[in-house]
Amino acid sequence: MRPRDRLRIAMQKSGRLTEPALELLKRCGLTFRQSRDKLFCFGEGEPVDLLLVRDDDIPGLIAQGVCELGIVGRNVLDEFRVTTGRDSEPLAELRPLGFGRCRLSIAVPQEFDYSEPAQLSGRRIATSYPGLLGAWLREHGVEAGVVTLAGSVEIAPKLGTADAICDLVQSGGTLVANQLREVDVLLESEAVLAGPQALPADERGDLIELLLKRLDGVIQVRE
Ligand code: PRT
Ligand code: ZN
Repeated sequence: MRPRDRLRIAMQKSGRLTEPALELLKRCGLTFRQSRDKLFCFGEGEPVDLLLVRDDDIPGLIAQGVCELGIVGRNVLDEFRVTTGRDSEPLAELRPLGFGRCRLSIAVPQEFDYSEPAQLSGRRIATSYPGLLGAWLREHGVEAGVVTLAGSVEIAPKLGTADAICDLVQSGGTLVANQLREVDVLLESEAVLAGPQALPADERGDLIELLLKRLDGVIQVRE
């Protein structure tokens, strides 16, 4: 197959990262013609197109070579790398982007007198991040049950399906509303530019280099 001569960037179709990601790309000088189905946006100036997808699909699309770059939460990127064992493969965090900040944390019911990870031994922890949680538990030598849920993780302790949770926290409001308390942080997250560790040896590599340069300029101005 002939290598594509246009670059593809995957980003979230609709969610917390959508607006800031589009804004950032605009400030990097990229403009797009919105296609009708809004899954694929054709780049008007530079030969750079957009793929609008669920954030969870972004690391896989890069790993499969469907697109070269992606804007995604570090939490999603690292979960993919841990669960697929792709740590050593060419899917890297190229730049932190400074928005979508949150943390992946352990939270327990208010009445749980938590002081260290060992207290989670033999307990059930609900999460949407079984890979990152599993790695953290192993690192601390804790054997706990991991209950994987796609969403509404914070309700699990109240329902009696888990003793603790491991979920994203930003303001902490969701935890308070569910009588939970943040006790340990596994990962500090923000949106990142994900892509290949080694640039493709064709026009796309030159384009990525150009984009990174512009991105660094934009980020520097913002800081
Ligand atoms: O449809 P798609 O799968 O693309 O979207 P999504 O629903 O999976 O993702 P979305 O839009 O909710 O979040 C996208 C990314 O934003 C996440 O992967 C994080 O990197 C980042 N981010 C930043 C957050 C939050 N802040 C956040 N607060 N993602 C989720 N939350 C949720 C959290 O799960 C919890 O339910 O908000 C609640 C906690 O917020 P506080 O402020 O009450 O603490
Ligand atoms: Zn998602």
